[in-house]
Amino acid sequence: MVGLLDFQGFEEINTPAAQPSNCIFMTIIDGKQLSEQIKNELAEEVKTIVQNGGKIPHLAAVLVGENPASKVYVRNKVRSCEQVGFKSTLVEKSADITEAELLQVVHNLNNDPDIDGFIVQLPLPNHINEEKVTLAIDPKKDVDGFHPVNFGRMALGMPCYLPATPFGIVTMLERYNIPTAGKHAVVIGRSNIVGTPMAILLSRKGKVGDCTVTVTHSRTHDLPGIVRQADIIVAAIGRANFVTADMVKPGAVVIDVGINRVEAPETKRGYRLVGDVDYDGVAEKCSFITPVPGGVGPMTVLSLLQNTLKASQKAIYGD
Ligand code: BQF
Repeated sequence: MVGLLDFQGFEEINTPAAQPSNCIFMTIIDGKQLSEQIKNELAEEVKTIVQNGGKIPHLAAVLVGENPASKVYVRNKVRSCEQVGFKSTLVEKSADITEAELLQVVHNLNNDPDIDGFIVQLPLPNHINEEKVTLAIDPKKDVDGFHPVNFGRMALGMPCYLPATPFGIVTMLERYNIPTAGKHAVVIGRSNIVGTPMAILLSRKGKVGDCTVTVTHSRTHDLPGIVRQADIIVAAIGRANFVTADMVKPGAVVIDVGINRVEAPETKRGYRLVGDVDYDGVAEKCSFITPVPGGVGPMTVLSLLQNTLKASQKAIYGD
């Protein structure tokens, strides 16, 4: 005889998760708005610190050369510091700085007691070894979370500075109450700063975690077939409109990390920004989607501020 409990167990195992075939409740994850909201929370924390006579968090950014995108990104970071009441210092160096000179700049920031954390904006000119520069940053001040010590601590689930983009994505999933446990997440792209850490974080135990993760990349066979199996898609390949509607399972959560410039002669700048996802085609098929611009990008900058606050509070490494 089959008991009621047995039957319920059977049902639970064999019934697929509710998944409407054409999802009409699509939510745009508004990274711009969410980042502003959390920045207001940060500004309140800074006020309290100031009232209590504490040290104002201080971020430094090193910008080498004239890469136009890098200039925009660094400007965003400095402006965001001002918004929340942090101090910021911009260290600008010409593209012909030697590697030794740049290592000296890093050394000085490591030893400057007023600087809580700093970043060296990537990419660097070809004659400078990015790995060498990253290794020279004191892990205690590595608010980008790129140093192997922070990467290792992240992978082990220890306190660390999370890399800014994965941190921002985790915050989005958390604040929008998007369930991740048991879901199949497919990460497209395996970079050290986005794809690889994102895959690790999603697979780990925890609130935003407990996913089954597949990492796909340029050498993956039948990538569309794998992406079609995803409950959560993280697109971080750097190719405009790469993820098309035919690769998306109805009801999937779509996180678009791409920031690609495509020519648009009708605009003032002559280009517009598009993600790695064909937004117009995909949006009507999924349950959640991040736009570009105004999705993951602003959350990345916010995460850097959150790491800088942790640095000033000695929250990760103590005194
Ligand atoms: C938006 C970055 C690739 C390589 C190095 C807001 C940013 C971008 C977009 C921003 C990024 C991307 C940054 C938007 C910082 C994110 O409204 O959509 C903010 O400033 N970012 C970076 O510092 O280095 C990168 C992407």
